[in-house]
Amino acid sequence: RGSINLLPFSAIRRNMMRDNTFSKKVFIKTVSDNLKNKYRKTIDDATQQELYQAVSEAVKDVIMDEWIATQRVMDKDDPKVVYYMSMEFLMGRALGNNLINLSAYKEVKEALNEIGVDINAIEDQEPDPALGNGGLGRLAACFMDSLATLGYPAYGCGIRYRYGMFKQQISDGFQIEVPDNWLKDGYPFELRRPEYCYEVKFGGYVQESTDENGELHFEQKDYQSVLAVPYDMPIVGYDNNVVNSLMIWDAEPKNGFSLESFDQGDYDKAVEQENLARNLVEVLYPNDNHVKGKELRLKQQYFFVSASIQRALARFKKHHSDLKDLPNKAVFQMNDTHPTVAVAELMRILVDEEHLSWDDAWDITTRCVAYTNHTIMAEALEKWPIEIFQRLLPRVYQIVDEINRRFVMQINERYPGNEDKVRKMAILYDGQVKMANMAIVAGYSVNGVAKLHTEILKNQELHDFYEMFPEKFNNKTNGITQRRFLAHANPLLADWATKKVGAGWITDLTMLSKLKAYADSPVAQQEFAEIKRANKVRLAKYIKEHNGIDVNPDSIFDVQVKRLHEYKRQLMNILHVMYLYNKIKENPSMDFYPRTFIFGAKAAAGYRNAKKTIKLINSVADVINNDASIDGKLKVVFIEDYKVSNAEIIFAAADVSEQISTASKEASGTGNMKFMLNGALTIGTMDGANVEMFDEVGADNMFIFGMSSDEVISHENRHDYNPVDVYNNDAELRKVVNQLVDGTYSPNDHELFRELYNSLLNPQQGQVADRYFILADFRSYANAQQKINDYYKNKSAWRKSALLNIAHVGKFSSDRTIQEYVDDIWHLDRITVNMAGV
Ligand code: GPV
Repeated sequence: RGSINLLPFSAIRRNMMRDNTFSKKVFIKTVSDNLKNKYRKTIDDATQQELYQAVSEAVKDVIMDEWIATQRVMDKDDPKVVYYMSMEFLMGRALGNNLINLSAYKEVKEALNEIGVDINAIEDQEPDPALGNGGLGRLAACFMDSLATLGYPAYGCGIRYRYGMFKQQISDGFQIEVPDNWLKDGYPFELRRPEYCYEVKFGGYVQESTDENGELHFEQKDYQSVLAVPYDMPIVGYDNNVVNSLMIWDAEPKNGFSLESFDQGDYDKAVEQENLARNLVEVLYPNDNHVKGKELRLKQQYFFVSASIQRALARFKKHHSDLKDLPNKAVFQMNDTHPTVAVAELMRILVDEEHLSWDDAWDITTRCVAYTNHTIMAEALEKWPIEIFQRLLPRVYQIVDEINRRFVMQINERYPGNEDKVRKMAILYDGQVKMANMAIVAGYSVNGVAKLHTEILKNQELHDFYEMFPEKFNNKTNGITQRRFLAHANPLLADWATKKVGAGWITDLTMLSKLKAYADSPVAQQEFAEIKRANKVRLAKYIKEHNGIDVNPDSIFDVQVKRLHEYKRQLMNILHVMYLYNKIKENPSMDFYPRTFIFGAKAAAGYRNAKKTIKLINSVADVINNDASIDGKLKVVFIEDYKVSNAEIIFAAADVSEQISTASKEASGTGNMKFMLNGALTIGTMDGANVEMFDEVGADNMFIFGMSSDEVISHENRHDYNPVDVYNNDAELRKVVNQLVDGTYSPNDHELFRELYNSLLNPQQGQVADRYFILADFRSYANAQQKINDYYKNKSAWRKSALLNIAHVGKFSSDRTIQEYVDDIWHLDRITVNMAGV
């Protein structure tokens, strides 16, 4: 069984489980066999990359056994499965996480140590599979981890982009996007599954015909097609032998490209098909909370959705002949509107290929699909021009048209003569296909991602739908996996927590509430402080190596890491830094605890204000970090290429977590939870999940400021906010805003930051001045920051608050979130996988 070089590690694993001893010798032998067979090398002459590959192969072998066993159970028991459909899976590195979840990390680390190999250096060889933009993609990855850990049968369905999120370089303070060829050395944790490939068709026209029984048939003709080929990645559950699959689809040309076999017309078509396949999965669109209606993007969506549904139905049919049973065996969770063409594709297959009646197909579909909304930002709502949609997906469009026709009848029945309702709720309107509307009409569940967000959906953005279908709406507050963001990211704190309260927190984060008992203990506070300091030293080293900047680990590490977006208000943060700098310059002896402001953020490639904000942060950093007169009290660092792997280092080292979005705009946020888990104190608005963090941890342990979502929304509705008034009435703030255009931070080009200045005070055509209420919230933000300054000096109080943050983080595990999805939406049963006798 298995190839010879890979066999021993399975033996180690089984051995380890039997008598808890881990044979380092056998492990090293496995790695060196892998090096020999893969590269003709020995441990001594292998490169770090080769070592990474050899170690990963050894780990994969253990995973394979469990993966096979899990799939066997799924085949035998035929449980209901969730298909989590998402354009993005921001997985982060797999090796370390897999070792954590196999509960083999420490043993492997020690074994490698004995041959002089540093496991961190090996882990650093792995590219971050960055098949996602930010929160939405990372949430999908956390969900996969929790599903496997809780033992729920699940497939992630997505796209195997050749190029995921770009690598960010900073040159002269500006962001440069560099393609990230993450597959160039081969990715050890993926498995090509050509036996599960499917055809996906685009374009052409629909031919109608009537058969001998008088039944209408619809056939897509003269189309182009590609072959969707899945790659499966193992998703290892924590210490439970469960390994689920992430299936990400690659596109290949359908016919091998061959010159002879085509006449002229076919030749062109063959070239087109070849190009289609090549372009389709080439790159992830690097936009977060913003869509641009590009045709290729719709192609990507239909491509992976169609392939995933085909594979799901093929799995179903292995056990069942009656499609009416589908809702008992499969649920498709649509991660935002991106995969919502699934509604029409499932209908198409049921009606055209399975020959069900419309009503039966609709009944099945509407019991199989559910929709999660992740934003209220209008620019993130997907609306496809009918022209594009119809040309690309002619048959699917007909189906959308019919869904719409029937739904509009329903609206008219309920609200006779109310054209306004039709205008707002119809799926097809104004020449557009409104994907969210289709998802809500077809989905049996519509959920928001934090309490506040769901309330805003119900009462504002989706109010009309809520009125019509109140039973569909529900909330699922986001969560994060503690396996990656504590066990792996912060081993010192993880071990300490385990010593204090046991290891139960790894699969039940609420166990950390037992830490409350230690919050007042001087010893525990001191231990925590030492761990935090060690993590700050680790981050300082990273910053020195990657940015060349020296930071002081005894300063307050104040961190804002997340995508760069105006609503997230990195601009407010840096304006406040400029404000502090002014104050320190004016009064060098003022009471000020040394602070390091750390930023990390990628801006969408075409997002001008976001990119200028990055330049501003770097320009401010240049001035402040090089001003000897302030005695190193203030430092600003922009960490290049923020991504999951360095995020783990950053969260562990943070003292202050910046969660400062304009209230109502951040649907949930998940970074906020990762900071809390690692004992940072939050400065934040009452937005997204901050609200629930506040409920858990209390006013004494969090710094809340700014307008409420109700205030923001009412200003938006009344159009009565004027930032110029704020500017006129606050001299210190006025000075800071003026510094955007007086050359303080851009001596060679005073106009460099004019756009940012204008975004606050001089709206250009079609814009709203200070759309995100930065000036409105500035003073209360500065006051909250002042409180942080004062509070930090009280070491014991600060540490107590940090410990209480950790102790109250339990709710924010994605294990809790997933259990709620299972209970309220998916209704899955757990599987158990027994490895005894394998
Ligand atoms: I829509 N989100 C994202 O990362 N990208 C998107 O395109 C959209 C939403 C985020 C929200 O902004 C966060 O508030 C939220 O925590 C996250 O999705 C996960 O729900």
